[in-house]
Amino acid sequence: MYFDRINSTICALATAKESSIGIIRVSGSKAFKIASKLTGKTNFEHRKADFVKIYDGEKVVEKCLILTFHTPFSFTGEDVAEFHVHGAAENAEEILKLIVKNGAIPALKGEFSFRAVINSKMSVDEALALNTVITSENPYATDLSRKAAFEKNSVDRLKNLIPEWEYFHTLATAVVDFPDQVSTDIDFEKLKNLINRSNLDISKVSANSKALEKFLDYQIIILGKPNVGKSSLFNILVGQERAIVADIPGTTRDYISETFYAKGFQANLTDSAGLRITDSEIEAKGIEKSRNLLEKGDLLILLFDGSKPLDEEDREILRETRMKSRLIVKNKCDFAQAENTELADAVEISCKNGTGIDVLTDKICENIEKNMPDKNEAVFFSDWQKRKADETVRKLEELKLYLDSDQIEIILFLINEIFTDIRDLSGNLTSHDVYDKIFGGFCLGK
Ligand SMILES: Nc1nc2c(ncn2[C@@H]2O[C@H](COP(=O)(O)OP(=O)(O)O)[C@@H](O)[C@H]2O)c(=O)[nH]1
Ligand SMILES: [Mg+2]
Repeated sequence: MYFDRINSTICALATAKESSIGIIRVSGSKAFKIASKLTGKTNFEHRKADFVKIYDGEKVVEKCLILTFHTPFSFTGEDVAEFHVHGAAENAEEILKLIVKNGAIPALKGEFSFRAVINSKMSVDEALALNTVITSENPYATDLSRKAAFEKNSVDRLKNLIPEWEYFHTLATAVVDFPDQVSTDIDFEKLKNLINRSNLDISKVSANSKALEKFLDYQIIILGKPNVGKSSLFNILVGQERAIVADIPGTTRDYISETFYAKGFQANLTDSAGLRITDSEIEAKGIEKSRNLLEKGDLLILLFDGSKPLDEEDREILRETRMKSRLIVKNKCDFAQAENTELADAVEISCKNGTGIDVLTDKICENIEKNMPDKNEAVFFSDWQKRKADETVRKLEELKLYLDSDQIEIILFLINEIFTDIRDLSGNLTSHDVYDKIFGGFCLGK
């Protein structure tokens, strides 16, 4: 869809509705002509701002700044006019409509970035990283995407594979086109080696992308029997009174989540209903949810009342979470402690007087840190690439299996597919369809 519109002049509001200044971007061959029609001004200098009036017929509808960039020295590589108008609400919307009335079309998501790529102003991976710079709400992810957008770009690891796959692709095409003339003697050892390296490289980028995703959506769940102090701990860790703390066991019947921040790390912290066998139907529902939560938790904080000996329910919690990443914590250390050999290595805390909370916080951060993506490794910033990467790894495995067969047609087919995939993954997009998929996930006005 982006390609069909490449000769049109596009426009969009690039700032959010609440902003006090609205920036309207217009890009394309008619940008200055439209700006002239609106303002009466005829000469727009490169990279120069002007103070102008915008007219709707005879009526002045805005007094604003216009900033112009001449092709190819603009973000998109086309002529660009930016109107900096009052606010991004109705006023800006109406000016946008005027621009459309005078010959532009409303831009699609990511269409400015798409044009920047088509006009060789940036690579696809730079555009993707830049989109993450714009949308990221996490300092570490912002830093990581900045690096990919402004410094060394990331998927060189995959780009380096392209010539080798191209060699096999050319060979495969020749075999298909001239079966009699070209020998089918493909160097299978060399191909096997390339498959292994490709698999490793794609998997590395995929793993780092997944680490980033996980890092941005790290789930910590506080689990334990009713009344051990889960809600008290939750409140301390999120730094506000959110969960109800009560003496009556079973008060937290559902679960609530808040963001936990410490030492530059963040996670989604959930206070759950206790894992308890119960008669109450409502509480039972809460407990059911706790079990589901247990599954999605990246880190479980198992909380016990250190003043009491462990009972069967406590042991059940320990057993059920054996395979999960977990921190075992003994609360109420302000009371005399019961003998609990199973909890010998537990972190000791008191939600009442704050003992041990700093130690626990450090341990939580250490666990989040284990999942941090590597800033020096590439990541796939778009979902489409992530899915494609998994698909490509599957095809590589399949090809490896077929190498030992005499099914040359399938081998050639897979070589062609993988060659295309690796080009797409490294940002050398091979079809219009792929452009649509990648840029469709961008912000409007970018
Ligand atoms: N002495 C003492 N009491 C605590 C401590 N932590 C929580 N409590 C009390 O234990 C009771 C249950 O706490 P709550 O956080 O609601 O437990 P939950 O059912 O696991 O969410 C409340 O009366 C709390 O005030 C602690 O470290 N020491
Ligand atoms: Mg509670």
